[in-house]
Amino acid sequence: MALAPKPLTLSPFSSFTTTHPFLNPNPKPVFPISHSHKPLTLIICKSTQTNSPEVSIPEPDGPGPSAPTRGELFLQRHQSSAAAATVLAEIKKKKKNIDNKAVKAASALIVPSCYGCGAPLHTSESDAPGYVEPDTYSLKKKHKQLKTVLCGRCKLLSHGRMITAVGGNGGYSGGKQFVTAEELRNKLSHLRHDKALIVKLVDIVDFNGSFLARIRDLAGANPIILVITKVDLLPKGTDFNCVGDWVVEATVKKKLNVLSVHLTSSKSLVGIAGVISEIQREKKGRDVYILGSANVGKSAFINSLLKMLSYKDPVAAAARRYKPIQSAVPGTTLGPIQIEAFLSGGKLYDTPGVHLHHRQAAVVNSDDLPALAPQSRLRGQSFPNPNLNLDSLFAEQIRSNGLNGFSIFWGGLVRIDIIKVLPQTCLTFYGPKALQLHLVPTEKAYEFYQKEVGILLTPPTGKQKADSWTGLEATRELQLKYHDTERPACDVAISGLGWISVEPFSRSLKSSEPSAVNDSGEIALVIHVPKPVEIFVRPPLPVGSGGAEWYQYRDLTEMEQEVRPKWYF
Ligand SMILES: Nc1nc2c(ncn2[C@@H]2O[C@H](COP(=O)(O)OP(=O)(O)OP(=O)(O)O)[C@@H](O)[C@H]2O)c(=O)[nH]1
Ligand SMILES: [Mg+2]
Repeated sequence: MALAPKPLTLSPFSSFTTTHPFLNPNPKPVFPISHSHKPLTLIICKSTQTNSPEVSIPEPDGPGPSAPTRGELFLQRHQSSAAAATVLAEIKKKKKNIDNKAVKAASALIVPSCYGCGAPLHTSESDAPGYVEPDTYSLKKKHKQLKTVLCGRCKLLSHGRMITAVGGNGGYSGGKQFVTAEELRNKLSHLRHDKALIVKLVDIVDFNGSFLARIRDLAGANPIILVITKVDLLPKGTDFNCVGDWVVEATVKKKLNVLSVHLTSSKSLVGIAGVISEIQREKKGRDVYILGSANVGKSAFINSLLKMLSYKDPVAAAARRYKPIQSAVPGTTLGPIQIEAFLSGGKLYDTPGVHLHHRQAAVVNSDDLPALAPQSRLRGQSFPNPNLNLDSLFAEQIRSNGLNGFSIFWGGLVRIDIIKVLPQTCLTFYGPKALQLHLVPTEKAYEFYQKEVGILLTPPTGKQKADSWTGLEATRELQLKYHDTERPACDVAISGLGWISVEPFSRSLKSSEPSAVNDSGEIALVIHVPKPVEIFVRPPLPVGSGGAEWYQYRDLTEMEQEVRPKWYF
């Protein structure tokens, strides 16, 4: 059946009022809310810098004494459009012939693009994106079938090869540089002047790093639907209601005005039907643009959208023959790809990802990019951990004094020095499994890194890449205040990688130390990362089965309830 709304994975306590077969708006949490009056955790981040400049939204004309009234404005507009209509009618006849010629000339100038990645087709440089064998090109051109051509790079990508084509600022090191991140951004610059419906995608594993804070610069005044991707990767037992509320809170805090929030997975198709029905409701004849930073899953989302749509819509079914290529390397889509997806009219556009200089992907060699992408459901790795194979001296030290005085390496990309924690403080790492975690005493950490980077601590992988690696040059000191030992104090998110949940007093470690603990205190950490990589301290993302137990819904005023976007999955 078309767009069959699978029963959504709601809590058994669910009491939603469903306004649409695909949508389950949840203005209120579905289980009793604990309105704890404990003060919120205050987080002080001493030296984290925010690189994202403020979004500049043009101010409306002020209502000063000389400002025209609404009625005057309407009259002016009306009079000018009437005058314009008269003039236009006169020149229309003359212009018609000229216009036809211009359209023909313009379409001759439009370079056909690869349907997989949007790169302009050419026959000159065989390892550049968009390359097609000259014979194939001539044949397809002769038969007017250039729209059905897949370039050489896309063919390799679709067979699992990992080739990125983006270099420079925000792009990647070590790859052949064909396109710059700036060029890709420019390809989207016309959007703010068009009438469009924007679907903005954010990767849940890298929520802060992939959020694309300057989306208003690209979207202009166009309405935005926020789609959170890859929720299938969240740890087992995660309550999507808590995650939905957390995402809405974060979005409101970022002052981004969106129509609604959808938690989705292009893999399991969770939430896709809900986005389709919202797009169809809000489209109103406009084109639909899928925007987001590189590798958040835009092309995969379009493929799943077409799949769901195709049950009912023959136009979408036909579009599935020539769908955009998706791949694990950021920099797959290189130009806007127009797709006829709706029987009701309006086009769907896949767009090149925006490459952000502050994500880990921007500093690693292009060969190491796949290591940054989680392949399966995340499973937090906690420290301290009784299963760790530790030197007995270290094990004893941790038993009595916790992680104080130790450093943890996350692959070769992050080092965390633990300066001050409780004996029961627990750090849980969520990120790609390809990056191994190593615990060493802080006094030996520098030496250990110098010796093992590229070998035990990867990426960077291999001696050669390690030699040209600039290292963990940026250091951030974090002082994290907590006022409640019943829940994590915060997450420390590493842009483009994952996050570390900081639990001041771990339940699993409680029994080892029965001594009384103050409800409030401070945790001190020092984080080392490559220079441009951003660190975000944020409220803890409620994941796993424990998330629903400690997550607190905020008390909302009636006004807030009304204007706050709803979440769906
Ligand atoms: N587990 C999981 N993986 C996903 C999901 N969506 C996308 N991916 C994976 O994420 C990677 C990137 O997907 P793409 O669709 O190519 O991402 P994109 O945003 O189009 O990337 P660019 O074109 O480079 O900007 C691929 O390996 C996808 O298989 C999802 O919902 N779940
Ligand atoms: Mg893409």
